[in-house]
Amino acid sequence: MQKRILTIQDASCVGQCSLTVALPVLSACGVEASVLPSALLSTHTSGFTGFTVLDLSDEFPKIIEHWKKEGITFDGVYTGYILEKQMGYIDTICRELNRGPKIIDPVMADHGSFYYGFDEKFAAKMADLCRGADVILPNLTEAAFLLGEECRLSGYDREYIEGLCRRLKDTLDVGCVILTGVSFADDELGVCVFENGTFHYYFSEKIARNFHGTGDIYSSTFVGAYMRGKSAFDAAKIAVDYTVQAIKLTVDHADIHPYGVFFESAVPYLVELLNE
Ligand code: PXL
Repeated sequence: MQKRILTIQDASCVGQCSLTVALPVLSACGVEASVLPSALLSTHTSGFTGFTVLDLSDEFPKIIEHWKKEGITFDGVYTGYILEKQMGYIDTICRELNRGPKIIDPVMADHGSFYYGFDEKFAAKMADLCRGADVILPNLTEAAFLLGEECRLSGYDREYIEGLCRRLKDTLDVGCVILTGVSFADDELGVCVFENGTFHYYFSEKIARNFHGTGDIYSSTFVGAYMRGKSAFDAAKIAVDYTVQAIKLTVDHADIHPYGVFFESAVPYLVELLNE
């Protein structure tokens, strides 16, 4: 039967990230997506100035109470961009309303720095939220920040990557680590999946340009494929292939479309990957 996941992240009205990515991608994967919007922003915070932000934390306890009264439960919970004061409520949801995996994308940083509004204190709280999760999906920067370490973005080897995954698994007691943004050669970029004591890698070509929102496309695709019954490694591979395809469709238009990628045009390819 079709699964229902609850995703908790912001609604950025314009910018192709967070909920405007998660909803269509989860639907394309054949997964029902319920939402708990963490904040309402006019745009995302990377590359735009003067954006508006409405913190929706005050709605959380009211919404949770109503769901409890209605007996609503979920087959999984997937969190993305959230605010610190929402973490207690998210714990409650995971304990009381979730019947499936707890999947955390610790959205807070990339390319060696925190996003606007996030800092080391938030990273320590995010580490607490990750504790006991079934799956976490940090990029290299977030992985280091979760552990309170300096991050290394290049010149590392397998030993560093595998040590990072082990430290995350052991300190945060998580089931599976999907580490994104891993690259051992100039022309490749991919993921390391650490599960049941084993490391699996999957790489694709590296496209020499950064696009916003690709982390959200990656995580939403992973969650959709995983909830469809794919193994963590198969879901991680599908998410790489789909994200790369979306980037390829955008790369020639990046100057006139600076804020996200054309993942919508690549949906037929995602459906093909899921059916393979
Ligand atoms: O893609 C991560 C993300 C999500 N939501 C908002 C953001 C960002 C990254 O900057 O600003 C509002």
